Amino acid sequence: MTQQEPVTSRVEDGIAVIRIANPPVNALSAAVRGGLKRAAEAAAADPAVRAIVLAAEGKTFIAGADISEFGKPPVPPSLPETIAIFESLSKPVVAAINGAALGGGLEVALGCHARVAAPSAKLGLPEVTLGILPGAGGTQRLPRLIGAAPALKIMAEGKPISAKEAQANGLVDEVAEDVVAAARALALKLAGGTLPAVPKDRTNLGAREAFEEAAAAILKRNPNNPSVEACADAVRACFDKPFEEGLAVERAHFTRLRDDPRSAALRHVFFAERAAARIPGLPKGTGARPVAKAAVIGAGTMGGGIAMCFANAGIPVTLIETTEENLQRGLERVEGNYATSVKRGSLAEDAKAKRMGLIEGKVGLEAAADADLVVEAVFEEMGLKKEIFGKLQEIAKPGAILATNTSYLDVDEIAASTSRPADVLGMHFFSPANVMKLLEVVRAKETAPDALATAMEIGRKLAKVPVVSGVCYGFIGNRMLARRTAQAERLLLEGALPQDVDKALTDFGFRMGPFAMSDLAGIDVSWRIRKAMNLKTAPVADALAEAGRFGQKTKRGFYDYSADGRTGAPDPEVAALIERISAERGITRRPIPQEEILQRLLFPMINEGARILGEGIAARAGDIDTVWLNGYGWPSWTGGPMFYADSVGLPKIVARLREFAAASGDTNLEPAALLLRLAHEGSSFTALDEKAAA
Ligand code: T1G
Repeated sequence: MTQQEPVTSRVEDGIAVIRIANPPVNALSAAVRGGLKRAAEAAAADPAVRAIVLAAEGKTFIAGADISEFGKPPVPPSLPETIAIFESLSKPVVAAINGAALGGGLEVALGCHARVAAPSAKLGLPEVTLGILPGAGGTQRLPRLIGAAPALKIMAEGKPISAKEAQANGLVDEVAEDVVAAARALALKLAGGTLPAVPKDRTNLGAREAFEEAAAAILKRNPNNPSVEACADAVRACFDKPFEEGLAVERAHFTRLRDDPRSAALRHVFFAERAAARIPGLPKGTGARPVAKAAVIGAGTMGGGIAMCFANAGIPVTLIETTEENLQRGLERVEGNYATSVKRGSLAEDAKAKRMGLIEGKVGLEAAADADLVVEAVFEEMGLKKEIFGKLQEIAKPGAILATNTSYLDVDEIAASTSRPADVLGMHFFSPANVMKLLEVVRAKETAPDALATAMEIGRKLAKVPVVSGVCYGFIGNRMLARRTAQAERLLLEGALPQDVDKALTDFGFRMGPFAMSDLAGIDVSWRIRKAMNLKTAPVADALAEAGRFGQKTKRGFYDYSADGRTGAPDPEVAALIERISAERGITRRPIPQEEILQRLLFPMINEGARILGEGIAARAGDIDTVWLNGYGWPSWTGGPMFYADSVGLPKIVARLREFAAASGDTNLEPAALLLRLAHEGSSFTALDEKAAA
């Protein structure tokens, strides 16, 4: 069987309809570019062709350059060359944008004389999210078509706009349900008159001052973002240079950014997130169970946030509590969260009413009877959870998925408390649940494949990034976090202060360090847990909590918040307290260089990640990266902990871990077996994932 041509052309009534069919998203692979070039040249040479329509099969128009070709030797024709061929045709070319036109896909459409878009189409230049800038003329053509300021906004934000917005700003000429029919009609009309100017020959840049003002605001919002800076510089060239020279400015930025390790990391992030959606070992054809209605047990902060996720996705949800009083408090909190969004302008009043309308509060577990998916979000107490799951086996309808939102507890043990363990799994949301994108889906021993597939699918419907984890204490994310937390405390005892530890992480790219984070979350929360478990692992945090320093809420914690309640200042009292504890333990404090602090925080996490991978708790190193990128604020341009480990070099990490283990006597810091093996073989986590995928 011969493979279907990715680009075909058919002439009918004087119009050549050139169609791209390169599933799943019509990316502009070498074969597509070659096909487009040939089709354009054939249409140009065919006297029967009066006009051309450029269309695509499937749900998307063109999702852009083929990201998997980056970093490989270029195959001609290049995308800029392909676009230039269409642009120079003396017959009108109309793009029929049936779905997403992103990156190079939009740039192709910008090389046409006119654009028609379907109402559901999305148009955008998301290159900044990949650490680059539009590289096929987008920075020069879009500003000339819709104005420099609005064009820069689209590039810098990387978020696509709707067809309606695109029509309003002049990016598309028409919005129509049947894009090909509309594009044909427009093409015929254009063929009968004078050819409209292509975007490169337009002059609609707008006022320079307006652009400079917009650029200054955008650069301020995106500090130290080389992609955004490059976008601004390239768009500025539209004012200062002729089109061809502007293209050269764009190209220079593009090649520099594309070859920067940060862009390689961001490409890894893109593919890792998508790979995480694939569950290894699932029988072929495993479908998801239908979920028309959900129930959430427990209307605390977490339960309320989870209920909001369902309502936001348009899924009716019952929020269940044990008493009317708790229920009312929970519902009020949800209402308050929505009200804040309305006040901020991110949610319309009627949308709020609609979402609140999807959340029904009820007292008593019996209210879970009509739910297809039940999420338990009560206290982290095994006894309580078992009791609830025991009751649910009677109450929940047959086939309903029974999920626990536990952060640490053994999901197998919870599953064993019901007669239907195949329906049980973990759905671990991250706080605030309605905001954080990560969802750890915990696969227990007995979890049915279709139950797992359902949780993953629902996760995506809730706009989360779902990642499968096996059962272990803390699952993927918190198990690794515990290693970092332990080291952060150790560093304080050995000579660092909270601000030194936090700075190492914020300089690395985290928005917050662990101590600022503790102050925000409340030091008392983990203190109470440690007390209950009789743990003495965090002497500094314990001493602060015992002194009533709970963090921001008491204006004092690791930092002093007396200035405005939010900005933490280093506190000499805290330094004195830490020095006292060091002395009590006979530890001679020493200055610890920032690089060592960073390694002490990150390498043990990577080591734990290697254990998690070695034990099969995570299926891929990329899954671990996805967890940390979406749940813990790991800086995306370093690719996540495991990708970062590869970039540091595994032998170096092994050597440092051995030194840390020897110095502290902590056997947890001994390099994990998998890490040792990969380092020894000269391999990497990336190579391991590639091998598993092949
Ligand atoms: N290249 C290669 N593969 C891609 C791809 C792309 N551009 N886009 C998607 N895929 C794969 C993806 O890995 C997945 O594969 C499958 O398609 C379905 O994707 C010169 C330099 C279009 C909105 O950044 O935003 O143009 O996992 O799960 O939810 O200036 O894909 O199934 O094997 O995301 O329906 C700029 C990226 C490129 C757009 C569809 N373009 N794509 O979402 O499906 S740079 C982008 C998306 C560029 C020029 C430059 C989304 C989508 P697999 P999916 P979806």
